[in-house]
Order: sequence, then C-alpha cells, then structure tokens
Amino acid sequence: KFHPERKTTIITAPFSGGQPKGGVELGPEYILDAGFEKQISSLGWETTTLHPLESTNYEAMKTDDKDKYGVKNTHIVNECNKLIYDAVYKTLESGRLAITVGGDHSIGTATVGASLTHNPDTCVIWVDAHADINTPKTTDSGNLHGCPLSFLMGIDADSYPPEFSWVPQILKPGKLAYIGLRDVDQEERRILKEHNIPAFSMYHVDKYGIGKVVEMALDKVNPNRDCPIHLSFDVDAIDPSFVPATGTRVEGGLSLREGLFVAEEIAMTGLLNSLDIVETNPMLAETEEHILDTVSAACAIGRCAMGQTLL
Ligand code: NNH
Ligand code: MN
Ligand code: MN
Ligand code: MN
Repeated sequence: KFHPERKTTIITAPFSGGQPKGGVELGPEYILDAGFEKQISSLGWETTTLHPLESTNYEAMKTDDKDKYGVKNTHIVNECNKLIYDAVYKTLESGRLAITVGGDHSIGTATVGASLTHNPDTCVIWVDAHADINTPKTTDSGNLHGCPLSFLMGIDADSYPPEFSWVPQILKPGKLAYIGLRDVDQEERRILKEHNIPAFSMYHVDKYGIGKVVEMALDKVNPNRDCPIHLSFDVDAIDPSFVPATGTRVEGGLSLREGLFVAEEIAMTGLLNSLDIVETNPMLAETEEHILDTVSAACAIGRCAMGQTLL
C-alpha cells in the first residue's frame, strides 16, 4: 500500500558508541559484502545507498567513561544520530522506504525520530531481547543503546544531557509495541507499566505462538492497519544459537523462523515504511560459522521485511 513503486534506500550506520564493545560498527560492511543490496533489488526494489557517517571519525573518539549525566559518549552518539536522522528523513520525504543497517541500537533515536517527523502516525514495532527505554536517570550501564526509546518519548526529560535537545519527543506510548523481550531492567519494567506500553515477551511467544503475538502487537499500535510501520529489529531478539555474533546475547530467544516470521508478517501488511537491522557484531564471533550465521540472519530479516515471502 505505501510503496507500490518499490523504491528503497539502504542507509549504513557503522557506529558503536552506544555500547562498549568494538566491532558492531563493522555490521553494515559485512551485511553489504554478503550481497544485501542485490538481495533486496532481486525482490523488485529499486535500491540506492547512503553512507551518512562516511566522512566522520567519531568511532575513534569512543570512551568508556560516564559523563555527569550518567551516560557515555553523549557527544558522538548525538553527532552520528543527527547525520543518520537527516539521511532517513530525506529518504522518507522522497517517497522511498528507509532501511538502516547498524551499528548499535543507539541509532534508533535517529531512525524512529525521522520516521515520526515524516509521519506522526507512524507506529513502532521494537523486536529485541531488551526494552531500550532506560533514561539517564535509570540506566546502570550508561550505554546509550539501552536508552533510545526514552529520549523519543521524553521520559525523565529533566535528566537529559543538552546534546539531546534536537531529538523530537514525539513517540506516544500507544504507538510502541515490543516483541521478544527477556532481559528488561527493573526500572524499565516500571516505565513500561507506568506508560502502559504493550510488551510481548518470550513468555507470550511461548504461550500464544508468534503468529498471534504479531497480530496482537499490531492490534495495539495499528488497529485499523492504516498507519505506517517502523520495524526496529535488534538481531539479539533471535536466540544466540542462531545469531551468536552480537553484543548482548540472552538465552531463550526467538527461533530464527520466529524472528523472520515477524518480518514477513509486517511485510504482509504493506505498511512498512522504515526498517532498522542493528547489533550485528562480527568481532564477537568465535568461529567463521558464527559470522556467517549472524550476517545471513541479518540479511534474511531484511529480505523478509521487504516481501520475499510474498513473491
Ligand atoms: N538494558 C541494558 C542497558 O540499558 C542492556 C541493553 N542492551 C541491549 N539493548 N543490547 O538492545 O544497558
Ligand atoms: Mn512515506
Ligand atoms: Mn536493542
Ligand atoms: Mn538488544
């Protein structure tokens, strides 16, 4: 429905400053080298690529120290996010579907922010083992990849470093649903409860099955199936036995098929307008096979979301 002309832009976000482990900035390179663009164009999409971080050296400026606000790398996270935001926004305004390939999940601040600025009716499906809704006040780690959703919702806004003032605080609690959660911090649980955010954890996947869970998630955020969808897919939602090369592995995740099914079902709605594939870290692989499995899964998520199954 939203993209009858099938035009998409693949935006690379090789960034690791939202968490302490090196290597996640190599995700886009590995995924593109595996033939991702060709895989998407084979599905009938006209593709182009953007590399908004190409002339920055922010990667080299990464530190592991918390600032006085309790978070790390505030400056570079925001500088990179602003560049990614502009690329996603420009892509959407030109009528193309935006696929952003990360990089760590701190870039969700930019991609979701741009999607919502482009169309405030956009709903967000966040597929992740984690809730990524800590605030500078609640985060233990200080890692900004655990915080993007709070910035977009303006939760605990008085605790934000001034660098975040550019972020549009326009995500409403009724427009966000989670799938795959299994490692949620205590304070994040409180936030989810307080804002009544629908969270389908692995418990719900086991109890109802993935088909019903996706349907329930869409019923919550997109009851009439008429709003654009932003799918933000953290590969750690999938079980580490299928996706080992990622920074925060949590046992008991989605099977590979369940993860791909989420993407397929969203493709079926015809409402996908923007997609993130994040947290692929080839450097955390212990074997060649780990790299291959993880990069293949990341590519497959993209193909499924872009309608491979509909052909
Ligand atoms: N909740 C933890 C934190 O805020 C872990 C976040 N890690 C992730 N998120 N990989 O997707 O640091
Ligand atoms: Mn649009
Ligand atoms: Mn995440
Ligand atoms: Mn995660």
